[in-house]
Amino acid sequence: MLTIHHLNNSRSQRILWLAEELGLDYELVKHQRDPETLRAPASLNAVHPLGKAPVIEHDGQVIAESDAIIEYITRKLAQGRLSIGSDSPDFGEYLEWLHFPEGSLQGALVFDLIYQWADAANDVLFGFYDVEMNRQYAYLDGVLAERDYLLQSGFTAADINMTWTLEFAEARGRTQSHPNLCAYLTRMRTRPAYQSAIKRGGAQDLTVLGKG
Ligand SMILES: N[C@@H](CCC(=O)N[C@@H](CS)C(=O)NCC(=O)O)C(=O)O
Repeated sequence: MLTIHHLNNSRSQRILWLAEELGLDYELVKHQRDPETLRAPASLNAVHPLGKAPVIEHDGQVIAESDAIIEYITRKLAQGRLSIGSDSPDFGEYLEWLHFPEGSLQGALVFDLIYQWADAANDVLFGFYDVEMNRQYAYLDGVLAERDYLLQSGFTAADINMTWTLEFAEARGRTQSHPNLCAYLTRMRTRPAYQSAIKRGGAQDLTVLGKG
């Protein structure tokens, strides 16, 4: 049996959504962020030393990291559904999109959040990462002007990984001037499995991670 550990308002929403898209049977364990610090509770540390979400348990293994969990679930528990195999011409592009959110987008978003919490004011620092972020979202917006999903061939788990990051980016005011990112988010949120994941995991409110 697959166990998904879910922290409210967090990346583990991705894994619930993936499991719902794939129609998997899973046990859900819910953890609540501290409302003041927004940090994960000790119950997540008891599952994995990093104390982060998402984390899954399966066949006696405990696996952290969204990208790794997505690879594990699609390949081991779903016969490759919603992923792209190494024999496909789209394999490289799939890997690139799957890893782009955590590999490139998330770091800057979290940095931007902490920068705000710290009331920091450093033109060099801000100038550096703000330019990078604007370039990343403009690039994505351009790609999604041409297609409905990250891959031309259709919806994959890479879209699931990307959506949560774009929801965070939306809360940080980074998507609103990019019409194709807004349309993409609407398209993703109307998927029945996205809705089922919200129903099962609880409503998501990322405004706590927003500007203000
Ligand atoms: N790269 C990791 C990041 C995991 C991560 O930072 N998760 C956040 C939730 S979105 C978390 O658990 N935060 C609570 C804390 O740091 O106390 C992944 O994609 O799984």
